Amino acid sequence: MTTSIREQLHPLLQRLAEAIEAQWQKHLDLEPYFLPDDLGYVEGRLEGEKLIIQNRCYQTRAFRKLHLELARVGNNLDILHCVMFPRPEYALPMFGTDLVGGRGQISAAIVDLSPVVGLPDSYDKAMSAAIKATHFKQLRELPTWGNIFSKHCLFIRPENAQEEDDFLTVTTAYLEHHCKQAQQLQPNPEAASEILAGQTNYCTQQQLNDKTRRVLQKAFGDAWAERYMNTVLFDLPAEDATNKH
Ligand code: BLA
Repeated sequence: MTTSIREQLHPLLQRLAEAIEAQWQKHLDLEPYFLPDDLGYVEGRLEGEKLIIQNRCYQTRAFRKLHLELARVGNNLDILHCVMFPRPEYALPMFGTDLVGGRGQISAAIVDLSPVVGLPDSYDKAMSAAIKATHFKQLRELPTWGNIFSKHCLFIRPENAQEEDDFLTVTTAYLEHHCKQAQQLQPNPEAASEILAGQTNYCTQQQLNDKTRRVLQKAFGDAWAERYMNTVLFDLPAEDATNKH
């Protein structure tokens, strides 16, 4: 039996999940996207604690996969993960966000629109504007694999309710700009191989995140973690060509 974990998660994760889905519903024409049967809802055990993962996926004209994941380990680790994968004919950055926390405190809040073939001007402007009025006390340092992120990447440990609100505001602004751009953009098949190479680099780097890998390995074992990281979290477009709806 599956249980919804959403209501049990840290309130900021619930609010961000709602904001993401609201932006998607408002600006995009969502169609279903099917994950492998056994990977939509998953339960495992991490050092005796239950790990539950709930995935929600869509596709649209410009995006081959929109992925929103909520996960909970026992009562003390809550995770929200979201990545929007553009189709290779669309020269769009990668939207990604990760919120990790528990026991009332968020330890990592990160959001970015990461360039795959350069960041268009409108993104520079919109992201600078969104982040301008904010001030976060604890900026966190990116790991070395994080060289994929743009200069507007926001990576913080929010200190209080105001900073949590500000993170949500910035994330929503990044996402809204991205959805609007995506709706207007025409495909460019000639650029597809270059875009694909950029997306492949993004996914390859994200797969180097040992913190994510370790959580999955402890609960499900090495092979499962590997499969999950490269078929669900950061799959490469070519492997996905058979997704039908
Ligand atoms: C960090 N990610 C983390 C951490 C954990 C996870 C436990 C450490 C928290 C901390 O340092 O405070 C775990 N994240 C997960 C798990 C999943 C997940 C298990 O998404 C999914 C099942 N990660 C992303 C995306 C980005 C990202 C899309 O999935 C960015 C757009 C970034 N997560 C990210 C970064 C760190 C992190 C940069 C810090 C890594 C470090 O400090 O080494």
